[in-house]
Amino acid sequence: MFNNQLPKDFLWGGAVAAHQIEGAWQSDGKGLSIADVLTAGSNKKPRRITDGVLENEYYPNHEAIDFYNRYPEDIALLKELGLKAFRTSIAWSRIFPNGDEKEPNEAGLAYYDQLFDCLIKNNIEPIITLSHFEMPYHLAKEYGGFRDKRVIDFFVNYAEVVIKRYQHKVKYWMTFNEINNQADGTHELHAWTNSGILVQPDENPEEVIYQAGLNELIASAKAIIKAREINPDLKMGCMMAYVPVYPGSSEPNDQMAALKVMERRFFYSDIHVRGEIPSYAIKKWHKKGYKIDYSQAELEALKEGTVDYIGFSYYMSNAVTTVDDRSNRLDGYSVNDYPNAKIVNNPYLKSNDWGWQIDSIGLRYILNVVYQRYNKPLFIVENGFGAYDQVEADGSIQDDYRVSYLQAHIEQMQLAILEDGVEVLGYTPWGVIDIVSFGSGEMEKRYGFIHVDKDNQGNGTLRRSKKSSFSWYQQIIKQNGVEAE
Ligand code: P53
Repeated sequence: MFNNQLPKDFLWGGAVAAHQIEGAWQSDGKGLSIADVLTAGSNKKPRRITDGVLENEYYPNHEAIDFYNRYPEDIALLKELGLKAFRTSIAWSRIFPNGDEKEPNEAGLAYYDQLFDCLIKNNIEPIITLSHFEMPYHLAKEYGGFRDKRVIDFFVNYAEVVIKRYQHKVKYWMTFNEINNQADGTHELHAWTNSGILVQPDENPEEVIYQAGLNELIASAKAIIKAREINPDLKMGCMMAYVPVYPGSSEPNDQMAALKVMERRFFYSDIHVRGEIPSYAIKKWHKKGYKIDYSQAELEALKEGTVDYIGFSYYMSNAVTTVDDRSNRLDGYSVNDYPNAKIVNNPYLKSNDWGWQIDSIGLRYILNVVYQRYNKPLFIVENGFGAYDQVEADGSIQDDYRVSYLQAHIEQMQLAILEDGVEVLGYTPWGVIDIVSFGSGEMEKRYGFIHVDKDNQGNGTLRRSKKSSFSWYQQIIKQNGVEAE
């Protein structure tokens, strides 16, 4: 039977991030961001970080899809799609080009006024992330990112400026995008972490990431405290990457290993929501001899600046095992959360071309786990299927695979809401219009309902066209959900 009991004001939307769409990397006084020194990679080859912007390198974010200039046309398409909400971020380096200035760049502020006005005029609610992997490069290079406590103040100042300015245009805010995805950075050190640090060879990656992560959490709490002073009606959220990790077998050690791996990632929302450093972390730091620096005043800020809701991304699940008898093991890597535990492929799931394991039930599962853990409203602010799309001779794009992925995930979300009683504010699928991939820097890892004519080398007309999924999603929004089986 058709199930239309989702709340009437459910926020169906779409999501992107400034550095992945805007381009215009030097317009109107914008400073360099850490995304501007990332080269293009592929599903096999990681992106590289260069020391500043070099002559003979291609940087896909410099132009991206030129949303900065084309937003009126794009927002017209989003309106036609029927979006009620549009999640994007403010490029911090448009407001504070170096990050450590006292006064903001008025041209940057004026840009977002126009953008938000355009959305509101089209009845699309802006949902805004303050920092989405695009910190001013100067803060990363000269201060070492959030290693340095001074960066907390720079962020809080930036947050205060934009929250004050846009408080009557933007109600839903999130502080740091996927703040917890750096938790796994211990095995992959060639990338910027969320906190704008490159782990140095003489550093213990786990220790430095805990310190920088905690500094970010303090910055988030202080920004939330400020936001409430500015306007108590604002809804202040965090943003987490939730990748459920299942036990690879029923061997009890696997259950324990899964719990411990999840705990490393929950660390961030545990603090965002509960306002205190969890005992498991304190024990770990003590046992490993980590010197994590925090003051009494910072602990009090954490306590006060807790979030109103939890925004999160969901794409896939993983599995972990301690049992070494399976032939389906692919590139299992060790995790140091539990003795002999390795992340392995789940034989029950299929993957996309980037090895992300597709698991719609995992979305219902994680919605339940998180709601039971925190009892706070949730907001699915990213979900989607990255794929190489084929443009047919007649110009059409038949992306049925994207529709099946999203359909299955929406179905599971509805079960979580309607049967399990989880409170979900909205659903904003990722890359509603094609954008530069964060992970690989490819343009051709596409998520959109709207195609953008541009390839991995940067060639193309940037022309926008609708994929077949466009009318499908339009219909979903119209009828407020998918028809249940
Ligand atoms: P791309 C890894 C796992 C889950 C989410 O990712 C992730 C990542 C990082 O690659 O990032 C989020 O573009 C992120 C977006 C990103 C999106 O997922 O690698 O918030 O900026 O584009 C999809 O396919």
